[in-house]
Amino acid sequence: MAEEKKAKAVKAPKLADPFEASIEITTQQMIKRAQELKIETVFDRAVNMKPCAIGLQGTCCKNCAMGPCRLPLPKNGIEGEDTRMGLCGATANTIAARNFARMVAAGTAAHSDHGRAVAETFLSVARKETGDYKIKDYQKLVAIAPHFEVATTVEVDGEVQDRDLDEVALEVAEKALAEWGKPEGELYYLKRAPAPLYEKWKKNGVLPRNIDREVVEIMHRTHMGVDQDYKNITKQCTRTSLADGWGGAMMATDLQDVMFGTPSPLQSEINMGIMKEDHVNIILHGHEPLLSEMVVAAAQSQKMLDYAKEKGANGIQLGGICCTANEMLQRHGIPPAGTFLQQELAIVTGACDAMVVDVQCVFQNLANVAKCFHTKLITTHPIAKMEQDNVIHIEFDEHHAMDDAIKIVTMAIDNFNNRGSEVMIPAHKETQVVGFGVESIEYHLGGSFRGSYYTLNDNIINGRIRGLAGVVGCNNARTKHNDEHVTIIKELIKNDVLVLTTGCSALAAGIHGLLQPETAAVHCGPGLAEVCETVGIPPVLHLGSCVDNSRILLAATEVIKAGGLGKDLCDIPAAGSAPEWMSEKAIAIGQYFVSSGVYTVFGYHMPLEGAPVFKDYLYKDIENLYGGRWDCEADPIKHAHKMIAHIDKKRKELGIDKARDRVLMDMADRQAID
Ligand code: XCC
Ligand code: SF4
Repeated sequence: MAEEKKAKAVKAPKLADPFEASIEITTQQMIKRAQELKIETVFDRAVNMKPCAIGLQGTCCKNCAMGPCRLPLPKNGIEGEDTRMGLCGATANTIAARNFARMVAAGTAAHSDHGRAVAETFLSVARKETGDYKIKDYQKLVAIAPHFEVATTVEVDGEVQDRDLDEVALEVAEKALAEWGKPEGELYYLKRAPAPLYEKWKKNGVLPRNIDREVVEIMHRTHMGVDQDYKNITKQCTRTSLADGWGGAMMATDLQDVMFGTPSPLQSEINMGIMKEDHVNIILHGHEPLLSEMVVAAAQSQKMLDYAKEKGANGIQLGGICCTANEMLQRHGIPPAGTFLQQELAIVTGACDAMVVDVQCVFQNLANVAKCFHTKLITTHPIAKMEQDNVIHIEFDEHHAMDDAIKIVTMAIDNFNNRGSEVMIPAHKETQVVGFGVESIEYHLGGSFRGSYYTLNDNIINGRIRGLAGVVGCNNARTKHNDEHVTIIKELIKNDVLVLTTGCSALAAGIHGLLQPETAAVHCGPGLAEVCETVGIPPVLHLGSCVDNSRILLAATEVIKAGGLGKDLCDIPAAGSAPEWMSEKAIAIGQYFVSSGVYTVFGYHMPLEGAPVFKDYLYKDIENLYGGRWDCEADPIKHAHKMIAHIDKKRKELGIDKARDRVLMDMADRQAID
């Protein structure tokens, strides 16, 4: 027996089947390549390590040292009273709700801390303490100032004049930064929501006071022996998530637009094939564009280009992973090298001279992979270091940002000649049109002449566009890479649903050719295809990174303002989706979507199965409060059709279902009527 056990222990770990792991060709190639080189990646680990079955159900509590208390659901479900409880008596509902709440808190903290860093940098710009960052988009500054109750005009001798923009910037910066910790009141941006939604929040007592406080309160309420009513815990989930979506994340987007420019549609490329063998390849990975903006500027400087040439390279190729990819893409057209699950594989090419990371979604295993190549792995953020000794830390500071960026780029260039012979860059890449936003949807679908959401609404009302879907979020090594994203998006556009996408979902859409205007003719239903062809947009609109989900909320708000589709966000024929979610941020986003009235379907699974009552509360009852609710569906086709069914239900409630029936008629139908 002991011998048998020993034999088992030394058994070689299983390897992932590249074709089971991903539908994406460069990913398949590089998984294989990694396996040939005996380099383990997340894909291999996913086949060797099963997720914990009780954690998966959401019912493991380790909030005190009397635990961990584990409350799995009995195989045959529960008959009669549910008597499961932890040592302290916490029920499965309490435990699952507390775990869920802590994910909301962590997700909100991540987005909002990112937002805080942007706000702090913006304040030092407004105070003229840094010369490296500037205000690029004064128009956006003037547009957001009123939301902070900052005046943009002054009266001088009875005459109204534009206010000095430096003054406006300073006041916006101070008020924005105060949103994280102001002692009283509520967040300014909440009033940007449609009035009926704001009133619902107010009535339910969930208007966030300040961002930090709501996160702290979750940590307090979920401490051992505090809030033990899943409904009351969910209430704080809502309040905290609103502090994310209508607070920290929305301010991150706005202030980034002010400092770095509001994106407008541009053409670029995507996938690992963007890396170049004869160039210095620098891959930026993480989330805060404070870093990547400077690295982009440094890498494009003549000085650095000359230095690269001096070292024998033909240039510097930047590429992004995760949301940093989306940030550099939407503002500068820098092509992403891949999604979350491709991060290790970018190094496996052997051509990554430096991978520069800041915060969030960064695998610690990057260090182990980098060790097998010449790649310099550079951490840059004081709150995000790695223990491995091959990791270099160059701390990035807004006060000497350009110097830091030059240091990083120089290090990458110096590393160019250290490459081994094992370079193998997959050839595949795709073209894409990206960088849409609230402003450009207005322009493209309204025209410069009309400049409103009127045309979009009109096409929803007449049924050419059946509805809107926000498809967002991560990859997850427990699901087939990109498969769910692509299948769901294709099914939606086939059924005339216009898709707005962000984060790794947007990258997946780009990689699989869905962000091209030509996509419309191939994959769309006739109504959506007609609209897209008329205005020249792809049926899947790239709206940026995950903090830019705020753009989806604001675009939906514009739809309400334009009229004809109800009075509240929950009236719109729209639904949300995170097909391959993995991050706590995704849970925070889901909760603020739901609390803003959006029916939101997650793929893979939700850690709620062990607490059916709490699950029902999120999947059903919560709709009575805010008009949105959670759902989960792993099968991508069913997933898409749940969204479509919801969209149709909303069309019916608005009385516009008949219009759509007409649009769907083909020639044969028409002739039959004649
Ligand atoms: Fe991370 Fe934002 Fe998820 Fe991608 S989508 S894996 S959170 S990078 Ni946001
Ligand atoms: Fe167990 Fe209660 Fe402690 Fe959680 S808080 S670990 S359920 S005793």
